[in-house]
Amino acid sequence: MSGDRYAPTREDRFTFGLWTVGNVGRDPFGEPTRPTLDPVDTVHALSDLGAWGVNFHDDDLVPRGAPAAERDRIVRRFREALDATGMVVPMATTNLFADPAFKDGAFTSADARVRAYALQKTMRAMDLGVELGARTYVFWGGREGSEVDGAGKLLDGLGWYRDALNYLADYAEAQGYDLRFALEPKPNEPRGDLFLPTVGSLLGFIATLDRPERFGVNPEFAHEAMAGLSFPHALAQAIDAGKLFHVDLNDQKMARFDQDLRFGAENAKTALFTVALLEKRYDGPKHFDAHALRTEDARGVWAFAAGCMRTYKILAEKARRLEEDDELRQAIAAYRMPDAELEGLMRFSPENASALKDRSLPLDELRTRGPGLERIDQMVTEVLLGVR
Ligand code: DIG
Ligand code: MN
Ligand code: MN
Repeated sequence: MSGDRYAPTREDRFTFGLWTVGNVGRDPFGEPTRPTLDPVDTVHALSDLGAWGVNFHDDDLVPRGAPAAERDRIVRRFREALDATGMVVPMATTNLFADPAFKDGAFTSADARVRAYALQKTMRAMDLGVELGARTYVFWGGREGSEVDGAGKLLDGLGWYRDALNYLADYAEAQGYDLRFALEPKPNEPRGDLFLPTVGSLLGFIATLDRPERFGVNPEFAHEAMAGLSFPHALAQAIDAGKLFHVDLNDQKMARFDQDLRFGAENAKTALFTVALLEKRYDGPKHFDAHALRTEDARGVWAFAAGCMRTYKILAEKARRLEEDDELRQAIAAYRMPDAELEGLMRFSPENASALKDRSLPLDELRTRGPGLERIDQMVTEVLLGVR
């Protein structure tokens, strides 16, 4: 639609994984409902929709075990499609969750041979990602977890995880790869419990790595929601830590399996605050790690992809409205109560501490003052509903 202000452009930096629009609709209780997509067709279709880039797991592009000549042919065809469309590959990752060898973990397997296979597979996948231009490398530990905690992996698992990430950061350093690693949390599924389940867990873990500067997080909307947590709060902590290296956008109903719904499909207000934060403090790819409902045919898949991007742009406009709404800005200003003199005392010095300890404060007023949050939230809701 020409002149459609919600139409995606390359400047929006929207990306999709090959596995997202290529999701064939298989689930634990049902067979595929859609045919597999040729990665080259996916590149062209996403380009036509206005996406900026495409991501992949190694196996999404080059079938596991493909001979070198076949690998090279596939990569050449894929690169030709990228060149023909101007699409880029900002992120790559490894599938460390489908091969049955990883059934009890990849980096955290209790079998050293499996951990060695996971490192081998990941180094090869990093080579492929860098070859196609990736600057961010995601680790989602889909099998790094447990159902049987009595097997003694609770501490060893973290140690093996750390060893693997340190090894791969050293590999990137030795290869001269300009790669940043984005760790992606998820609380459970497919394992009963996944190690390092949330953004907060990963931020703490990154601090224990040898090269923490190479590591950040790739928060996913559905995964924090599955843990009953606020995605905007998780994003804010990642931004505050300077560790928002990538983001997986989608949607999710509370207390359910990982639904990877179309962005904005379920929680519009949470998605609004997500977009408001990203528009203000993030300039990386906006990756929709989501897929069309199993019910959908090819037409539904591309409607899903277009919907993710369109909803993001609508919410970006709503986020700008929040900044421009004078009544709302005044209500937020009134909500904040600065006090230069007290804030001076809250900058530590022995003198300030002594003065603050002796200072009398208007406690009765502090206990009874209404901050006006209902009014603020109503105005935000009305912007979202399109009546302000
Ligand atoms: C699932 O949310 C995970 C895998 O799809 C992939 O490893 C990662 C990359 O976005 N997200
Ligand atoms: Mn997910
Ligand atoms: Mn994801």
